[in-house]
Amino acid sequence: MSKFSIVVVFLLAATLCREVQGQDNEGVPQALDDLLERVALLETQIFGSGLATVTLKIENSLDPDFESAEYQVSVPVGNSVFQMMVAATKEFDDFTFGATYFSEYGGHFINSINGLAGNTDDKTFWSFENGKGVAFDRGVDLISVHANDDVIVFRFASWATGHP
Ligand code: B12
Repeated sequence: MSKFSIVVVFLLAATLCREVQGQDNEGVPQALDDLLERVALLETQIFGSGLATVTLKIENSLDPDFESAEYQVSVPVGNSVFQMMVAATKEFDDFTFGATYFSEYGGHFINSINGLAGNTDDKTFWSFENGKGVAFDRGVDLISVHANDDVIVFRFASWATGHP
């Protein structure tokens, strides 16, 4: 429970004590339930739920037979895309990925998704894009998710025509 909740619980408890004075004790559990409900509602109204439901799309520009996938992943607002992907592996049995950490970029390069890996020989890789098809200029650890309508796309693509 946050500090804010503790203060609100305290204030509402004081109000509650005044309200239940003179009533018999059977009213107290119900009144406490109501109190906790009011605190939860207040917290949500002031801070939001603190969670974002992000759409994670997996697409392939090189194989028309590839079955695209889409996952709705719930993560705390401000988490990195990498943290969101780790959360997705826990929320969905059919989502997996492999990554290599590069200290010079302070983050991970995504090598493979759902068993399909990029390859230097044929110049394939997982491009990391926003929902409008624009490639991010940083890796997955340096991009955060912010809101419910955030869309993150990984597109299997070729870098033969240049870096995204
Ligand atoms: C070549 C290259 C690539 C190639 C790497 C394939 C290969 N086998 O060579 C491809 C096209 C696949 C690529 C992809 C991406 N790249 Co790139 N890439 C480069 C580039 C031009 C040269 C790297 C290199 O060869 N160094 C020389 C070798 C000897 O050193 P190395 O440490 O072994 O190099 C490895 C790493 O650089 C790694 N790598 C490449 N890109 C990235 C990106 C991130 C975030 C990480 C962690 C690692 C990484 O792959 C290289 C080969 O193994 C650099 C810019 C530069 N001039 O350094 C950008 C650069 C590293 N890439 C960048 C970015 C943003 C990306 C992408 C996120 C783009 C995107 N939105 O899709 C993706 C990665 C997505 C993912 N799957 O995680 C940024 C990183 C910025 C940052 N601070 O995070 C850079 C600095 C370019 C830039 N200024 O925008 N990349």
